Amino acid sequence: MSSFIFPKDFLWGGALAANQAEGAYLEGGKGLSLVDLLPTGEKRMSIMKGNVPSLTPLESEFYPSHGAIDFYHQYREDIALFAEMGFKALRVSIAWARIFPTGEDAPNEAGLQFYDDLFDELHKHGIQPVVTLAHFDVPVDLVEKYGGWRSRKLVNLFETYAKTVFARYKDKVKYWMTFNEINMLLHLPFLGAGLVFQEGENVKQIQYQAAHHQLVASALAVKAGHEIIPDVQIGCMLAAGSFYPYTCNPEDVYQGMEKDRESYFFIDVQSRGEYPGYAKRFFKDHGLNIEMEPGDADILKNHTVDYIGFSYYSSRTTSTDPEVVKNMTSGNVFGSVSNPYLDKSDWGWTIDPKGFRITANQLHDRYQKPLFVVENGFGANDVVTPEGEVNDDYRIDYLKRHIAEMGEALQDGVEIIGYTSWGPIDIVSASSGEMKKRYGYIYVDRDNEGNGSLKRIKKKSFHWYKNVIQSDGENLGE
Ligand code: BGP
Repeated sequence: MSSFIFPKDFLWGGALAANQAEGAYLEGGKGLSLVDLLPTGEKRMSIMKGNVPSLTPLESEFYPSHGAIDFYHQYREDIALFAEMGFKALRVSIAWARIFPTGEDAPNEAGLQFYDDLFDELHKHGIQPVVTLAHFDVPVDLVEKYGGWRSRKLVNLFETYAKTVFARYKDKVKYWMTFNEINMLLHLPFLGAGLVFQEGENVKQIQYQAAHHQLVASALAVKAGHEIIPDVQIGCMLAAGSFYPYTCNPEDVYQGMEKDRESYFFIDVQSRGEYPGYAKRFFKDHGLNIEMEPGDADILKNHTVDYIGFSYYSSRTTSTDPEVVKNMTSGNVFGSVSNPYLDKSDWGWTIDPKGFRITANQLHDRYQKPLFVVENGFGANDVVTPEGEVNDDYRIDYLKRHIAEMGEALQDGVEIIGYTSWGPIDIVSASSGEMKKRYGYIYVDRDNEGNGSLKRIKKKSFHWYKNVIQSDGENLGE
């Protein structure tokens, strides 16, 4: 039994992304999104890093986002299952290219209607929509025409998109966030910002210019949201997970601070409203000249976020010792030195529940705003027994330990709005494109190659999470 009480209005739920769940990638007038160009395996990672061979899908390739788990057609049944678990909130993203198929021109009514129906279905079950405006899916036409977020053009196109959906759903959605894992742009620039690099280009210059465009666009979305939707809450969204220094060597400690700041930079701007001094020094030291328009500084200063959304999968570790650095692992795509005190998942992601409490405290100390845990989960290759069961005790163990540490953070005085665990139903993995990297409380019969009946099966963790929610976090199991 846990020893803490989560607030009665704590938003327990789950989180999805349009491109990893919906499928129907060209249905209902939707345009091509950049994620629709991502195959599986090694090629996927290379393209996400900006080596993009083609801006049209190749006949010979399999693209997981094209069908995903067909949430587009099956969302009513899936939401009924979420409601059975007692969800208070469901985080979803709107596919920009469903609303603006080319990224500009007139909005697509069929796309607007789809999300109207989706939000209505959620409210029918008393579930709050928590909506991400941009979850890795820039319309391909904007990549082709303007080079994605390297172009200032996208700032106003994004503002128009945000204003359109805010006006349409102002009575249905109270919680919004702008860019999913905005810091991912530095690690997977095509995925995060639709950036394609040419030979000899200054990648860092383009990345930080694109970051500036996204930061201004995010602030303009916050401005519009506050003007259009009464009592709206608009957040940023950080791929979080504190960096630990491998030793007490000040060089390691300093590098740990630097690596944290690489990510905090985005949230410093979105939450404090200005570029921090260390970023200005970084730009100077690296010869980066970020073009800003008159008025940008005021926009950033006057339209900061209401809460800090973040994903937590694991902490990371860093070292300045070349010998130590040879032993690397991962944590939500970010490289990390292997931490000898911690176990890892089958995909090499470090498992660090205490790191969740550490990260939450550090974010709350830094920003003094409410936090919203909008991703946390355990990817595993679940197996269905001959009796049709999925005994995912390993997932229950991971989630139980992380929720317990989140409860400790609450008792540390950290204000947390809610917890929407990642992938409450099996969906396509962002980093690998696999279906076998499963996060769900609900199993989906579909394999990495798109074969399967799409049948949904409640896992052991379905019943466990239902008890967690019903007991307001008290009953985490033995
Ligand atoms: C984050 C993304 C999510 C989700 C999650 C799990 O980076 O915001 O879209 O995919 O990671 O990662 P993966 O799916 O690669 O296991």
